[in-house]
Amino acid sequence: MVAISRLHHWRLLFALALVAVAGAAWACGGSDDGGGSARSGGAAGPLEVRLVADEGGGALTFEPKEIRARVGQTVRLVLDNKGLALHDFNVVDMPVRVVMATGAEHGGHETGAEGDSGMALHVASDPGQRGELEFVPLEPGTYVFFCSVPGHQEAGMEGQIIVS
Ligand SMILES: [Cu+2]
Repeated sequence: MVAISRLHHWRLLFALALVAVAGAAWACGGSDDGGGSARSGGAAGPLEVRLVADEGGGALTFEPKEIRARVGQTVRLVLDNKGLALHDFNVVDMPVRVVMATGAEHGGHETGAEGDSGMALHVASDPGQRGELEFVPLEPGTYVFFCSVPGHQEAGMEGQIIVS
């Protein structure tokens, strides 16, 4: 971590030096993080996760079973339902800021943020559809995600979000 943040510092200093030399060239896109030339690939960009829900061979699965994220990093989760039943993605207890959610509505609880479903995170997806959820983890820890349709978690629809 120390080495990485040092690297960031050097990149920042280098970028500032370039700006100073270039002068007027700064005019466009000054606020958007260098637009690819100095993209650090660290915690700055959103983490895209495609979570596939499936029912292959009678087993109920989420793939991947493990999602790794960092505190403060925006996670964009796409729940891709390849099955024939509705599935959803839930996390009960996780300090999180929900940015946005879209997806299926079902069983009286809305897709979306805390308060609606009693979950910290919740998004549902109809068969063949996708639901999307964007959130920012606020504290490190290991959190269980699962499908709340009765019997599904027990049949294998669960996994972990590991926040560091
Ligand atoms: Cu399910």
